[in-house]
Amino acid sequence: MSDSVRAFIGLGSNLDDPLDQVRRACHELALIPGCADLRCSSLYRSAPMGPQDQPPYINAVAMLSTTLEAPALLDALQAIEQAHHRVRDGQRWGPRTLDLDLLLYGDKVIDSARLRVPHPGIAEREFVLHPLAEIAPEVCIPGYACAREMATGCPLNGMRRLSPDETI
Ligand code: A4P
Ligand code: MG
Repeated sequence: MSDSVRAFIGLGSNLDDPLDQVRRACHELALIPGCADLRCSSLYRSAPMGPQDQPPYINAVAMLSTTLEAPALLDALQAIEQAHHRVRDGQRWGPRTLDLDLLLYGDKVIDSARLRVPHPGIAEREFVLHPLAEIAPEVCIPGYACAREMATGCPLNGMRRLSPDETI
């Protein structure tokens, strides 16, 4: 695809069959107009960051090529979240059926009212860095280092990589 940018999306779910939510979302990312070459990491089971009285999360990271500008890609991600009946009740880091975060958009740094890229927190989260390093160890996180190096320095905090046919 010409003039395309490589973008990385963080997927997370801990409500209403999280494994299915994340697996379906990976397929739906491939259908976004202007996007191609989707690749999804393994799925990972992680302890909740934030309030502890919520179920564990299923997380993954997807990589795609896109001709969409970053705000248009965020629109598409939010439309998929809505299709998964995402409810925003205002609780910070509360449970959700599906969260899609734009982690990286090429090597761009974006700091607008609606969109911050690299995603804030990318550098500390095991459920982002390890799946990211699995599919793109060489990718650079602007302002930090490459994914492999960042993941090496990030404890797993009990996170477990699931096998492809695993159910929980
Ligand atoms: N926004 C700004 N930059 C971005 C970006 N790069 N990608 C804005 C996506 N959105 C971005 O997001 C709030 C607003 O952030 C959006 O309207 C968008 O304009 P949201 O999805 O409505 O709310 P949120 O996800 O609850 O907020 P926040 O603070 O982004 O939470 P996080 O960082 O997504 O963390 N524990 C585990 N184990 N695994 C998880 O995946 N996720 C969270 C949520 C908490 N604990 C977790 C996990
Ligand atoms: Mg989010």
